[in-house]
Amino acid sequence: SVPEGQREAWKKFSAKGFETKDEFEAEAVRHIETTLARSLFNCDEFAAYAGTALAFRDRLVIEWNKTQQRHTFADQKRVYYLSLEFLMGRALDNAMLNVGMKDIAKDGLADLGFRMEDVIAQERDAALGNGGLGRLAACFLDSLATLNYPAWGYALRYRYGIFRQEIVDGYQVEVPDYWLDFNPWEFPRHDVTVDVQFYGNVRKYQDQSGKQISVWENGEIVTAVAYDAPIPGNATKTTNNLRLWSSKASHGEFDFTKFNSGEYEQSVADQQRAETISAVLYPNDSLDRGKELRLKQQYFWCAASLFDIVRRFKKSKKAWKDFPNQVAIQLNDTHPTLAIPELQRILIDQEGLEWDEAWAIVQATFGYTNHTVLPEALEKWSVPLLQHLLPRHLQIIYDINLQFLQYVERNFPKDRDMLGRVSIIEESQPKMVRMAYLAVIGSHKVNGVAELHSDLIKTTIFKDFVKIYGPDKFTNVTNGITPRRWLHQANPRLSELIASKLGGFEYLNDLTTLHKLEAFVDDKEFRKEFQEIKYANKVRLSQYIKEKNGVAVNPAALFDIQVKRMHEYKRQQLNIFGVIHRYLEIKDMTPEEKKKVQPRVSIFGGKAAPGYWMAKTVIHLINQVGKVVNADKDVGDLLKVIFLEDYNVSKAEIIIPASDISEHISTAGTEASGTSNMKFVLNGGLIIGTCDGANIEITREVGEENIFLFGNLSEDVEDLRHAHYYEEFNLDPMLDRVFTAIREGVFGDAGQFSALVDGIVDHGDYYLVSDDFKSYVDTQRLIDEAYKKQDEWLTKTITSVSRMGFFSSDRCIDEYAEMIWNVEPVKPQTNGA
Ligand code: Z16
Repeated sequence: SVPEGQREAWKKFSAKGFETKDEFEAEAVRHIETTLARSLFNCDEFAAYAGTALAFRDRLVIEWNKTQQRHTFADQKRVYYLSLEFLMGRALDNAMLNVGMKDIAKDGLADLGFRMEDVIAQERDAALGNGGLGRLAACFLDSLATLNYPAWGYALRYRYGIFRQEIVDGYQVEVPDYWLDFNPWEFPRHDVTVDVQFYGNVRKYQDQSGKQISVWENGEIVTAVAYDAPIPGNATKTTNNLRLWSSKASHGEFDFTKFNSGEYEQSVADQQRAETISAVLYPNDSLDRGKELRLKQQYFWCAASLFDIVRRFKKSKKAWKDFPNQVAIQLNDTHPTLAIPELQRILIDQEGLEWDEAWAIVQATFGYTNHTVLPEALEKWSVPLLQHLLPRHLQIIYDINLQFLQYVERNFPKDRDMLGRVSIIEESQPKMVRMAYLAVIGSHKVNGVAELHSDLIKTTIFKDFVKIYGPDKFTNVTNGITPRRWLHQANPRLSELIASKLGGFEYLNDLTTLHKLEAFVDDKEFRKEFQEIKYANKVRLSQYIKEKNGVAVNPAALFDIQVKRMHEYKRQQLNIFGVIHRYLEIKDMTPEEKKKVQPRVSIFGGKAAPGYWMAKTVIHLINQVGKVVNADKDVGDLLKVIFLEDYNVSKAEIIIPASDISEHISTAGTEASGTSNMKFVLNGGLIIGTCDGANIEITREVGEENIFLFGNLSEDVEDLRHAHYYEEFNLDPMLDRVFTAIREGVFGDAGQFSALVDGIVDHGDYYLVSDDFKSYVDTQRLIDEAYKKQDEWLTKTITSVSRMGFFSSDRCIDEYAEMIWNVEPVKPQTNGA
């Protein structure tokens, strides 16, 4: 640091950042002219975006540095959120709103000849995630900073985020998402590196005192380089850090002797191999593929993050037993489970602690969040692969398992099968390490993400562990969303209308106060304004659809939206079969009958994992149905079917505020929570849904009269599936008619869709599409009728919005802080800096 005598000079010139419109313009122009070397004469919208982003970045950086100093000085327990995914979307709009200077920037940009929306639209999404899990992590970062918690996110700096989806002839095509050409939000820290080891062998010996020592040696080294991004809180100076690790060859690996001795190609190839680790996000949503490179990513990220956390702790010179008082690490799904054996390894092999002492520290440090009960999503790694890649970790996992099984044996001597059931090692061929079990055993708390889901994990996948540890180890934290992005940013007019009734924007940081809005449900002016905002949002989406899909939709029609990852359990197939049923009904109608039909626009969006054929088939079917229906003169505006290409965070911000009805129709018991359901209702849309995930708690909050629930319940799913196989399978007659139309080629080559239809008719209908079809169609009928009574509909939507306060991610973060992390906020004003 700077010597005492020179600090005055330093402070005098310390960076300030703009405050006024003129200062903003000066900073933006300075960045455009000097940082970017552009001028008045070649400043396009992109340059205007870059200048604006850099001006805001300066402000963020100043508070970011101060926040880090303040948190170091406060010396309180910090939270580390380990997530392989952070689906951040765009940063500029969020930064402008969180620091409260969007209006100033808007006026400044107007002076310079630019429109704010055009400037914002220049930014690429940071799409380092698949779906709900990654977006949840992003919402949590926003809430952690807003609530002033000292918290860091840790992830990988993928060169390619989730692929961009193009629709070509109705089929999904994946295009790489190279997002780093210009990313003003990240700061490379070339001085913050960690060498991470892979492969090699373990040498054991006894030291003078006779203690067993293990040395992991002769491995390959890959270097992790830190890239940091500031995370500004809303209406607070707290600016937290998101640290992303990038992989590169270690100096040892890019070997100059090789280089000089004619092995130039080999040395460059080695370098590229190292860089492969952080090259690409795996695009699978709720599916474990067991690829070696994925395991390498996981260890690389865990090892670098833990080294960093331990390094920071060691600077404080505290005793190891204090580690869990200074550090809480949350595991977002099982992806970071290797952090558990890694911390144990650091403590026993490198720091010389005894096993038991180390293990107590490990368990007290970690918490584990489970996001799914689907067996195909639960990670397992083969023992031979782990043996090869991480030999010392495999030994430690075996030792953890041994201790654990001995404990179980002592406590459950009569249950002979228990040991096999709960063992971390699955006795298959090859043997597999069950990562979820390791995560449960190595954590002090395990949580599910909605009440039903948290109950289900206790009675299904972790049933035995509830017996072993008691029920208190398992808890629920129902998911939430940040109202800053998902209301204030995505729907500024609605946010402002609410603020005008609630006396300002404070409700965005205490969403429970939204309930006060219910007092205005009969206020004529308010209702009119509320309805106008919804209509304007639908007009905006209609324009977008016209531009992207070339289809004119009527904004006065009922907008029915299902946007989420394409997955059989989410049942987009149920939705499109329902649409086909509707189409066939319209085709049968007389002109008189048609007059009574509620016009509807069915909107779909979502990516399929590249290898998930069934999900891709559903995309294809939706597009084929759209092609036929949208061109059918008999149908006209009564029904339009739209598939929106490349659904992502920034598109969600346009789509969600425009919905009348959104669909959350997973087979009961399969969707852990869902979070878009919350976003839609908060934006004045109603939902059709099954009794699954957070839909149940949304119903409890908004009232049964304000949601359209249908379908079988999760407790009946097992019996229904069983009946499909062992009793007669009765295909729903309306669904039969839909299938007949598909088979007759109404939507193009029937062969394309045979697997989809056969999966239901011949292969057991695992997702209960037929069982729920009638209930679904009947409920859609109720929705048509309800929508015609616009006044009642409006009352439902306003009432629902006012009852959504529970679903702020601020509430989640306070619950984690209290029940799992035991951390306190660090208030900016009370701590000088
Ligand atoms: C994911 O997004 C989720 C679960 C999972 O195992 C893997 C991925 Cl990539 C989702 C759940 O499906 C969803 O219900 C939940 O709301 C979300 O995680 C956040 O908890």
